[in-house]
Amino acid sequence: LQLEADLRRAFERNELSLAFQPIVRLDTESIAGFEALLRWEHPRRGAVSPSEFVPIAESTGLIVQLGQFALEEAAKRLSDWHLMTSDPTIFVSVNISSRQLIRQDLIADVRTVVSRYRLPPESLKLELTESLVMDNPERSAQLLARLREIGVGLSLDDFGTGYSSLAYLMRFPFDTLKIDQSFLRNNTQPQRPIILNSIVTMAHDLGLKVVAEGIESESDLNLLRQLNCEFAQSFLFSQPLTVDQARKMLLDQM
Ligand code: G
Ligand code: G
Ligand code: MN
Ligand code: NA
Repeated sequence: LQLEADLRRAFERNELSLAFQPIVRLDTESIAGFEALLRWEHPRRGAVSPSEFVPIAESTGLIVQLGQFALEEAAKRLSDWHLMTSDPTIFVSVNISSRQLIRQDLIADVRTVVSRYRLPPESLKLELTESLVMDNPERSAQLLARLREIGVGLSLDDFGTGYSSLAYLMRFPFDTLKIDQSFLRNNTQPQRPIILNSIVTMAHDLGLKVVAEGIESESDLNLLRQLNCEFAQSFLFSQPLTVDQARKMLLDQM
């Protein structure tokens, strides 16, 4: 496969980078942190989406290298931003895919970047989906417990797209729940406020913070504010940013 060969070379040719999408506090609309999103600028094809190349990386084993790159790059930027703002509570969350949990020595790699960049461990978060942890619940539970000991944050990504109950998912030590975009984009179900209310209330009762993803309307924004949902990540606030744009946004809010 040509794309596979190209991806192998992408590292050497510096074609990979991270974009950072702000995660804002719903009460003040200030930036609390960012989700790190991989970007690949292919020399001929232009931008290739991670939904296209992450699966290739997973089937070829390149996911280990890709995962290490994302972790290292995210940690480096985060430490710059902590120094720049004197605010060590700013966080960056990095997506972890299922193959990474099996193949990558995630514990060692996370320890390395936390100590290399002297990060408060809770400022680095990992995002894992429900289907990922449910693929291998025993092993996931063990790994997540060890990551928790290191002190990094653990977010349950895409919540609501699978079939597990939140009660069951609480076997895993998540501290943050990200409500999937499908609840908030192009969704006009009249029951939606009730569903969002029950998700946020249950999450809070279980001690989780909540990020609502993909809010499109002012009315949903107000609804989530009323529910005391802590954070939003949406094009309504900001698209994913380059490193320079993210730095500037942080400076502007100081
Ligand atoms: O930003 P974008 O729409 O292109 O992201 C598409 C998908 O790729 C999202 O589901 C996101 O979780 C995933 N993704 C983005 N960056 C990473 C990464 O560094 N690692 C993994 N495993 N997935 C990522
Ligand atoms: O699967 P995951 O939640 O990691 O995917 C994150 C993806 O969602 C990123 O690619 C990001 O660009 C995208 N995203 C974030 N906010 C919005 C939004 O408001 N609208 C749309 N269409 N996509 C969004
Ligand atoms: Mn995510
Ligand atoms: Na999501």
